[in-house]
Amino acid sequence: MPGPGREMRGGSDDEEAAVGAPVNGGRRGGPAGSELSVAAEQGRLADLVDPGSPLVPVLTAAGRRFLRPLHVQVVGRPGTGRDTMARALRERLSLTVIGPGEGEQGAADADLWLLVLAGLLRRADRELLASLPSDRVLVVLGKADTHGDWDSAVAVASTCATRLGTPVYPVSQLLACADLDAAEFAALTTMAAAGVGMPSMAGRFLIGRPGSDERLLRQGLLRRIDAYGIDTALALIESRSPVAATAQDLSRALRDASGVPDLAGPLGARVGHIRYWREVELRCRLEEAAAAGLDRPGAERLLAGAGVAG
Ligand SMILES: Nc1nc2c(ncn2[C@@H]2O[C@H](COP(=O)(O)OP(=O)(O)OP(=O)(O)O)[C@@H](O)[C@H]2O)c(=O)[nH]1
Ligand SMILES: [Mg+2]
Repeated sequence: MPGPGREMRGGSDDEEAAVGAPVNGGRRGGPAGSELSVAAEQGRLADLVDPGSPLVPVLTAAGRRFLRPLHVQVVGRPGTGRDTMARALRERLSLTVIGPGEGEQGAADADLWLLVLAGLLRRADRELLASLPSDRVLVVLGKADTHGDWDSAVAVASTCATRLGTPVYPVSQLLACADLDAAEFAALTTMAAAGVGMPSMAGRFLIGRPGSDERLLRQGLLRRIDAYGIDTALALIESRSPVAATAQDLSRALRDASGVPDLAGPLGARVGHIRYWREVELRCRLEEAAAAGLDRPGAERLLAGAGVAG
């Protein structure tokens, strides 16, 4: 029977806030550090030109776009758990997420792509990865809880990483969304007290008459935290761990063990690249404005990095 197999951690709130913040976040030193991007980060792009310049509305709109929250697009083969992943990123890391099938405009807003793998690496996974900007993609092995124990998921992720030539982070997006209610917690507590473990065949967990409260509750538990989540929860309650004292505590422990909070670091490490590409976009808007004859000298001065208008 698989055990919890994973250290329970808390206190990920600070990291979560850092990733959810706008990309400027007060940080410096990425690939883009020009006067233009510094002014954009400080929200004073329009101050760089004469107040009467026709570039003011262009710079105001471009500046607003530069400061928009970080947008992550979740991609992967159908059924890999993309929608659940999108929810986990929203709920755990406060990110603005473009889920699967959220349209062309959504895709145009993406700053970073999160590729969800599941099970064995397929040709479609490689093709998808090859189609994404390599400096702004993060690859995860989703449904890591389905590998029996966490170490096995880590091993699979490591094999995928070697084959793809990029790090692959094991995550359980389902556990990242764990939100047990009082009835579920009470049922788990009763099972733990009776020494009832999670059977190796998940179907055997479904005891009780079809349609009975007991069976519905067990079906709900499987759907909401699956076998590994149930097993982990029972082990924590049985060991009288303080992280499993209440339904809220236990849900938090499962979420913390999901691997999703651990993505904050790798996501944060890509902020410099995101800022760089946002400056590229800003420069495009200025080049278009110059080409359209809107205060061409002003636009060219900004593009050349001449700084604040005199
Ligand atoms: N055990 C486990 N199941 C998961 C996990 N993430 C998603 N699932 C389940 O996998 C199924 C598909 O999840 P979705 O999030 O809808 O995946 P999707 O890629 O959007 O799927 P489609 O829209 O059907 O292509 C659902 O039954 C989820 O509950 C996970 O981390 N662990
Ligand atoms: Mg879906």
